[in-house]
Amino acid sequence: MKDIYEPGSLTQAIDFHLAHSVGKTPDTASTTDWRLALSRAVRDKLIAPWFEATNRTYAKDRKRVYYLSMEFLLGRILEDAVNNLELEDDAREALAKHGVSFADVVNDEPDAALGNGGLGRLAACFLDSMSCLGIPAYGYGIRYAHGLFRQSFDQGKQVEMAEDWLRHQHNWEFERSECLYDIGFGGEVIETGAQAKWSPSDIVMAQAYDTPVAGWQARWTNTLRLWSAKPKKIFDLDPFNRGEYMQAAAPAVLAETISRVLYPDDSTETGKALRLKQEFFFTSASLQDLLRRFLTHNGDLRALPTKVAIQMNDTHPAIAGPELIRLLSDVHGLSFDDAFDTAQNTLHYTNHTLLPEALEAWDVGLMRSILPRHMQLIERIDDRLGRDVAMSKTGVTPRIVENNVVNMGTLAFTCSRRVNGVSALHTDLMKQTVFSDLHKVYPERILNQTNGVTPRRWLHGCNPGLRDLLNETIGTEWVSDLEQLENIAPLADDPAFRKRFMAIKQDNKRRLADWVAENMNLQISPDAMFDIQIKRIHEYKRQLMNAFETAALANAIRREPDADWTPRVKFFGGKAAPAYVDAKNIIRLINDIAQSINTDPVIGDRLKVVYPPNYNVSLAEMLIPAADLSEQISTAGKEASGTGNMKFALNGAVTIGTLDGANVEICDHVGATNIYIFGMTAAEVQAAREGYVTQDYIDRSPILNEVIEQVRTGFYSPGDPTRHWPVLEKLLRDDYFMVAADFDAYWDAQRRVDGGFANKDAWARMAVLNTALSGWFSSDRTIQGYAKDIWGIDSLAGETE
Ligand code: 9GP
Repeated sequence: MKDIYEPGSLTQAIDFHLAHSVGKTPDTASTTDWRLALSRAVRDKLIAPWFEATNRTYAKDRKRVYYLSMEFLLGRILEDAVNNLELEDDAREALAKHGVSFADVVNDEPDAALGNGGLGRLAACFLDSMSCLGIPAYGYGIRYAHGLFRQSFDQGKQVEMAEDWLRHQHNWEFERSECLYDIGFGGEVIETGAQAKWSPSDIVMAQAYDTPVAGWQARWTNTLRLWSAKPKKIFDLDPFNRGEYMQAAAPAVLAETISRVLYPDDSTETGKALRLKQEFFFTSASLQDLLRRFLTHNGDLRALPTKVAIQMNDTHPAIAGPELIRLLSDVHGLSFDDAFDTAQNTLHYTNHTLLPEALEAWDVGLMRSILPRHMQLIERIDDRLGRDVAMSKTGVTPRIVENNVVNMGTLAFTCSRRVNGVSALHTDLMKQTVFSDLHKVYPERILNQTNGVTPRRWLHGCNPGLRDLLNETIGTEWVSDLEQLENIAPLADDPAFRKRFMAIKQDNKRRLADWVAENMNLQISPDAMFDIQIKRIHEYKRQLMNAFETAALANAIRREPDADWTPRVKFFGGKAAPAYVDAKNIIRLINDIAQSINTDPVIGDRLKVVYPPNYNVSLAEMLIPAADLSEQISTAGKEASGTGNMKFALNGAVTIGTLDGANVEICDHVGATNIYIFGMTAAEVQAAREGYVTQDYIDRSPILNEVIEQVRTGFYSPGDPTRHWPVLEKLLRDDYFMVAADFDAYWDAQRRVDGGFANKDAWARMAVLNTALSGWFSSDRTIQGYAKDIWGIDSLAGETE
């Protein structure tokens, strides 16, 4: 299919869509109108490659990947698409003809925040890489009407507001009103002989919305298919006619609740049933959809694994095991054993956390009431597991159903052909801890695929200055072959190159400083070190340790203001799950510390603290290229991988971090002399648990002790001296993440960083080497690993007809 516009005719396309899709003239068009027109024009360019990719996959009946994820944290789509199609200059020029700024137009787009953090953003990077590499794939998820909440601060306290990304037209998707599946809940199982049939009491419909996802230079384009819940029965006319209007609308409202909001991660007991329904809703719709597609070309469902690889992104879609078995056996007539084997050879599971509270476990009663047939099947799967366990003679006793709960990690593991962790350390710990029993029974099943990030968004898109320098120096191939960045490594010793590299960093810092001045009414100097910690607020990520170190540094400056300080601006960014009280308390403390430091004339420009509200993908795109120092300071053994750490290193920030998650591999790649590692290792953390007393560590650290005393006596909350007691109370009672134990090592490492930053040449060299040696952390490399080791799928891009 031919592109509908001549090359270079973006102007014509934008003007056409402004009139015909948006219904405006250039004189009356708002920024949003221009954005909608540009989005339409750009989307048009995706159609030909999209159809071509789909047709080629069908024609060749090729194996496809189905990536099932509760979260796709896409961020803005327009700028990314413009970048992937290399249309930036054309778009800028076309808009400029109307006196419209390209930057204003792309910044007008709300983030598609259909995710909480790393897991959802990883899914988005994977979509990009699968398209870049020409791997036929569908992303399957939920089209939440409201993504992750918007965060603001009220006197330092986090306030949550509903997010509204679909308020304007969402021009990237195609509504598929014909693509509908029934999703059942509740009811009973009717058994006739060996046959079982589930008769649900409630049914909602899942309707598809498709978004084309173009890879680099649109070499290949895949589909993100998101499901929206619709009522089976639009409207109840009887109650309406009786004047009972609320009751008449109730069924529709209830059905639509399923795709209304993204649940915050790490959250609470509340809404458990709804969460389980959401999980089943999108998993079942996706499986029905992919089976329908498979059956258009194939008759024997036992051949499913030859054409289909399903990846379960964490346990959220783990109900895929029993649901696929149900569809294959109850609906399509396979025996249980055939259905189990087929499902197991098709399914794969990625584990993203070892934190016990994030490993899903559903109450058996809840599971039985919402999914009665699945509960039966889970028990049969558990029997299969029991048989394998007995045969293995390992002496271990892993079970899926234990103490009246269904352990979804064990279920996902049992139903999968391959199970992977997301960094080398995390995968080792999976084998040693949560999955140690299962690993003994199935020693071949666990493997590692260290995470990665897409260089298109996280360097080419967000750091145009560095992009241009790289293009000029090593050509453009690095965009789709990131390890070519190594070619700039020798230039780390070239003063002229270093100067240009750091001038770009300085521009990025200036841009951020301007933004802070304009949006937060705070002046910061781009000459100071920009030290950034951005991620979800969680105790294990230890923003509290960073806050304490910030306060301690302020104390030291106050004592000796005339000493030779390395000026710093500390940035914090991130949201706490609304029900996570301890994390919200930490946010308030950080904001209070910031207030105290930023208004202290003695400290002045030596230290400033910035906590922009509503951290999201778009903010990350501005912060990361401006960072000198990347804070990756989780308790060793707790951060499965991290991906922010990779984005920072790629953009020439130096890491201060623990030997946790992918930091270990970053250290291996960039070299131990180009990273500041401190603190206990995972093994040392384990050893220190025995007899751990927080107060002992505080007593041994005068620097920490002083800060703790300040917090206790209300130094940061004058007028409300007890405000931060809950933070201290928790720390003293249960410093599970060992803030106190690692504090001094962190303080010392920060002082080494001060010295390092003061030596401009040496720092610039480290910064260049971080970029040069981070190419391995491309999500293209990760996806190639999945394709080869897990999915058994080849690239179709570039393959001749
Ligand atoms: O916490 C992990 C993070 O370390 C990892 O980088 C990311 C992607 O693999 O997943 C996060 N896990 C979750 O968000 C929930 O399990």
